[in-house]
Amino acid sequence: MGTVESQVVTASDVQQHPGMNTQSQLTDGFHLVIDALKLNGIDTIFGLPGIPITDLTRMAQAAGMRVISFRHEQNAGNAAAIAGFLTMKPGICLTVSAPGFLNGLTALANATTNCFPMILISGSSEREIVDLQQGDYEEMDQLAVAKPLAKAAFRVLHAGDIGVGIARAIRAAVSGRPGGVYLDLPAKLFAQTMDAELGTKSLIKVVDPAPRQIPAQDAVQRALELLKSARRPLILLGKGAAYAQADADIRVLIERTGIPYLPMSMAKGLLPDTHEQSAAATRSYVLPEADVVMLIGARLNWLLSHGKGKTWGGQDPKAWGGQKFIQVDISPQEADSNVRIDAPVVGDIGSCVSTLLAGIGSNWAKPPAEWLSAIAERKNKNIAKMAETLAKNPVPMNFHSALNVVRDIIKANPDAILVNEGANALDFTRSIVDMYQPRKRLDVGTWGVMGIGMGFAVAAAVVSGQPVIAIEGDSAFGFSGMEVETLCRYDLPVCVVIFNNNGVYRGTDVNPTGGPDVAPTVFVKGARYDKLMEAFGGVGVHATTPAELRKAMEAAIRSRKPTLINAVIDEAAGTESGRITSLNPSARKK
Ligand code: OXT
Ligand code: ADP
Ligand code: MG
Repeated sequence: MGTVESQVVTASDVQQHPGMNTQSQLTDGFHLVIDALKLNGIDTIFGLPGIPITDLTRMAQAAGMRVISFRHEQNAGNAAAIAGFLTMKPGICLTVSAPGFLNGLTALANATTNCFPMILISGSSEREIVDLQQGDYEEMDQLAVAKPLAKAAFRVLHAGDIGVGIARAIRAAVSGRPGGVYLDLPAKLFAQTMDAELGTKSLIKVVDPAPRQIPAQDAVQRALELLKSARRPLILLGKGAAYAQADADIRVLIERTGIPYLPMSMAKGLLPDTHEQSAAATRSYVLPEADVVMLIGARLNWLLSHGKGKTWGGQDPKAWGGQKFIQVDISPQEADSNVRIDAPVVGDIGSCVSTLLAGIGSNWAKPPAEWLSAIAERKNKNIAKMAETLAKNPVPMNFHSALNVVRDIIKANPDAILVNEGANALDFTRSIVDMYQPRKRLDVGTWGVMGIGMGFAVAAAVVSGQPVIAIEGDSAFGFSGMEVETLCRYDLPVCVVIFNNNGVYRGTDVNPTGGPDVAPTVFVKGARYDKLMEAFGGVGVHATTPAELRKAMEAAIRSRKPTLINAVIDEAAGTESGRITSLNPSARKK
């Protein structure tokens, strides 16, 4: 007795023993942070220990939280972000100061860009020394650095303010448009003590952290009138729609109106991709032809060619194609960001869709038959063409023959979560592998960022308990590859499939000078990534044919053992930048 540690009382102690005498007892910053998170139903931390948060990770684990330690903070950050997307609760990433914080910051910025709720909690150095720039250990004004990249950023200086700090961070992350929040906790805060009872009273259990936002009736009416006037309507579902977990109502909306829909990448599976109203297989036909487009949780950013230009039937790259837009989104500022939005409907997607449904009633006229049959005709042709390509069995294996296997595996295991990154490895997977359930496809998102792979895979397995299949370009995998040790350490049911084509996009580039360095896009040829997994006790498989790939994937799903399959792909099979070659200035010159 006598040490601060032995006197520390947690909030749960007080809750379990309401009559206990806490007057002479103290709590500290460490315990208050943990108690505040637990009080708000947060049970998992993704992070990487070190000064000043090592004890925080230990104490969190001792307090019954799941603490998943990574090999690099960026992967922990990506894990937190996607956990937020999957659960609608902020994912927590915990890092050390300056370099650890910066490593986590890319993931925080990516979360904000993608509207994923997460909180990056970083320890930081002595305020007095940092602010006078006197050269502290890992000195950095982290709050200032985080501010422009986060939805919100806060610092807590007093133990008594931890409850407020965590409450504000939670609300900022999940309310309105979700995003990444930074919470700065200086080293000194953790050991600060205060009376345990007062500490408990200072914590806040956030009530209704993401309040429903009901759309205005007149906005809904305006949208429905426009939709009714359409001859060639189209619904675009984005990852905001997937995030909102309004799956049943969204399906009713699509089916009751009979309107064809196009899922953005992470909205695939919101309705099964095999749904007869899906127009995904004829994207380049429906975008320019549609006359009224309803966006649900999707932005008219680069992925939708900013709502104008050739993709939309415009005469030149900046020209409007003539479509009228309805945009359902929680952010009132999103409308008109690229083209005019004729009917903005602002609110949370659950409330918006149910209000739209009430207005739609039960006898909504289906879209004109010519529109539906024109889509069906093109779609069926493209699907038949795709089936032909998929049936081929070239040697060496190419993206199509390998993905034909993945497609079957996902069909047989629709609960499995598919993580996907790369260029060709990404684009081919998106169009070939059908998804059957909501929030099962997790990928590079709005930034097209490489490096999300293993972080997403770890978090997906941890929060869902479902098998995870990560389809990775060999370059993409390299950004987070060391986390295969993490997969093995936590024995996660993750099957990583590396589409190994010896490089970025392709493995065929040569150094034009004839010098000894290989071309910048080329890797070690014939690399054996499977050995990397074996080094940590996981299952490694080298697959050169679709049959070998199928056998290995089936075994991985069955065994739930961490598995890495090095799938050898024809190094000449891909294209520069995959489907977005036109964005690559040097490729355009060729
Ligand atoms: O209608 P049309 O005829 O057009 O056909 C479309 C659909 O109708 C049809 N389709 C179907 N047909 C039949 N059946 C079915 N079921 C079906 N479904 C669809 O198929 C086509 C295509 O459909 P899609 O995809 O819907 O349409 P489209 O026109 O492509 O859509 C446009 C987009 C923009 C929405 C879409 O293309 C898209 O979402 N693209 C995302 C692209 C992206 O984000 N790419 C990643 C970034 S690339 C680059 O940046 C890379 N880097 C640089 C780097 C990055 N990113 N990050 C960091 C931190 N550092 C560096 C690097 C290093 S990629 C990369 C690594 C690459 O190498 P790897 O080894 O990893 O990968 P490999 O390339 O495999 O080697
Ligand atoms: P995609 O890349 O799939 O097109 P985006 O990330 O561009 O999707 O767009 C997602 C949109 O969804 C954002 O504009 C965001 O404000 C919105 N959004 C996110 N969550 C909700 C929600 N619960 N209700 C309404 N809109 C939401
Ligand atoms: Mg590659």
